Formats: sequence, C-alpha cells, structure tokens
Amino acid sequence: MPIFQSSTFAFEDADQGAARFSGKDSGYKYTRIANPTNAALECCIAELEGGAAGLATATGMSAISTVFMTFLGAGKHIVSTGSVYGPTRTLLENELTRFGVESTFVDTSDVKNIKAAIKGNTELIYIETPANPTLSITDIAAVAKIAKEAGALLVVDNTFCSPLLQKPIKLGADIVLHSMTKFINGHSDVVAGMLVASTLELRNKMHKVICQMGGTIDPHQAWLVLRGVKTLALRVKAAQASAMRLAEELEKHPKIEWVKYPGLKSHPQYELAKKQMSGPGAMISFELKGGVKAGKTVMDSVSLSTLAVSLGGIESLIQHPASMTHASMGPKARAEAGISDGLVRFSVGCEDYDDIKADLWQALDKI
Ligand code: LCS
Repeated sequence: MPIFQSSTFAFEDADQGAARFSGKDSGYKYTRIANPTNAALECCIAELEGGAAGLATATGMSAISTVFMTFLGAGKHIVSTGSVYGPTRTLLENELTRFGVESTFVDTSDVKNIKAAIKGNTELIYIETPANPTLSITDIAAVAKIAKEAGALLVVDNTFCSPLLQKPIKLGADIVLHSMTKFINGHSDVVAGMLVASTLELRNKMHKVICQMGGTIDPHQAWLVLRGVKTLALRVKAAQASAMRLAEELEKHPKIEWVKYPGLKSHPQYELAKKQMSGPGAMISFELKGGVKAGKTVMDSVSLSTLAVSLGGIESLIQHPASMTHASMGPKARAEAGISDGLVRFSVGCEDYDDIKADLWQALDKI
C-alpha cells in the first residue's frame, strides 16, 4: 500500500468538488475526512474484527474520546469497567463531567454489577477485557445481552487481545476499539487507534464527530501500522507462548505473592477466558512479597526488559501502574478497581524465552 502523504486531493472541476462535499461523489477530499492509506488500514482491521467498517485515529485515546463525544452528552450516563486504562477513567471523571456526563465504574467481571448500575439514561456500557492492569475478564456475550435489554450500546476496548485473540463484535458488541500503539502495530514506534463499528450507521455517526474533533490518523502512521499488522499473528503467538511459561514459573517463585494471567488456572475468570479468547495473551500482572519496595528493585534491575509504559511491542516492558499508567486515577479509584500499590505489569515481548526469564530472575535475586 503506498503512503498517500497528501493533506488534500485535487478536484477535476468545481462541480466534482461540490459533488464530493455533498456526498454524491464518494472520492477523496481532505485527509482529516478520509485518505486512501488510512482507508486500507480501516478495511484491514474491520475485517479482522468481523465489523462493518473501521475508523483509524491518531491515538487510542482519540478513538475513546470519539466514542464518548459521539454517544454521550449532558444528562447521559455510562457504565464502565472500573479497572480501565487510567486516562479513559479520568477523561470521564474529570473532563466529561464538565459537560454533564455521568459515569459509574464497577467491577464488570461480575455482570450483575453492570445490571445494577444501569439507569434510564444509560447510553453506553464500556468494558475493557482483559482489563489494564488487573487482567480481570468480563463476559462479553453476557454484557451484550444486558446492553440490548437496556437499549444501550456495548463498546469493548480490545487492546490487550488484538483481533487475533478476541472478536467482541462476534460476541454481540456494537463497537470495538484499540490502541493500535500496542499489539496491532507491535513495534513501539507509532501511536495510533482504531474504532470498528458493527454497522455502517454507527461508523457514520462516529465519522462525523471525528471529522469535527480532528483525531484522524496521519497517513504515514497508518502505513506503519499496516506494515506492523502483517506480523500480528507471529508476534502475538510467540509472546503468548513465552508469557504462558513465564506466568507458570513466576507463580512458583518464592518471592512472588501472586500472579494474574488469563492462562493460569488460578485466574478467577480462567474458564471464561478459555471460552471467549482464543489464547491468554502476553500480559502478566504480579505482586512481590516485598510489595512496592521489592517491585521497584525488580523494575530497576532488569536489563533485557525495558522499564517503560506501553505494551504489546516486540520488546518486553515492565512498569508500575500505581505510580505510572494509572497514577492519574488517584488512590481511591485504584483501590476500588483492585489496582494494588504493589502490582507490577509485565508485557512479554518476542525475545528468546530463556533470555526473558534469566533477566527477570536475576532482578528477583536482587530483592
Ligand atoms: N486502551 C488501553 C487498554 C490502553 O492500554 C491504552 C494505552 C489506551 C487505550 C490508550 O491508547 P493510546 O492513546 O496510548 O494509544 N495504554 C498504555 C499503557 O498501559 N501504558 O502506556 C499506554
């Protein structure tokens, strides 16, 4: 796919320009509205997700804010997973409240909590599964039923799985979104997002808003993601195989308090993970017996893995959600969401398994 590195598209004549703006001619006009490279990426991810159409966005947060700005407004209500990516929660709690939007955060791994939180003005049910960083899992099909009964739309953040491991639209979701910064691009060199709608009508509603809000992806960025996605299956399968082994070994390590990984029988939603995901993924959360202090020692002592936020790249990354990705949520919201101060998050990369393990184990020895 070429990079259409062009902000604008020449019209044959004034009538053609007018026809493009009136919608009679579907040709390209301006890159904020649509661009051929962006369109290729939108088709690719929409097909992988089994959706009707995609909208590529500048970042994952741009995809999330577009969904909120499209479907929420003064007097509208959203029910969301409590343990979501920190800025998703703070966007709702700190910014959208200024526009009269109400939000309720619950532990969506028990769908009864969603049912109890629904009100007459609930427009959206928003779930992140597996959740960042608790890796709690929500039953997408069960929530889709609840959303339908309530007349609300179900939006799923599928970032932790990628479409390779989970296809929420097939389970009844209305909209799926991604931070493509993560597994879909996979090389830690791009920030990008994607919205996939189950119907063209939903896509068109969001397209109108994104054109006005301006969160469109840049074509060069879209091209890099198109290149990255070609190896999605190879990367995710390799990282996942290492993650499974690493989680099992970590669980046996004497300095580890607990490990949370969807592939472990000890995961509270192990059976559900097996049912709705085609694999447990490459994200592991754990806590050390020495709590935050021991966690810091490990993070400061790794050398093959990188101490950095983000996830889903070919490089293994380690980080501390309470002081980094989820710091903005504040201690109360973190406690409610089950994000303990000692939780360490590990994004398993595609390095050789023995190297990843040796590096982490020498860091554990430093405690
Ligand atoms: N959704 C999830 C589940 C995420 O993990 C992130 C970013 C976003 C949305 C937002 O995407 P972005 O705008 O960054 O492309 N998560 C990050 C993380 O855990 N560490 O650094 C970024």
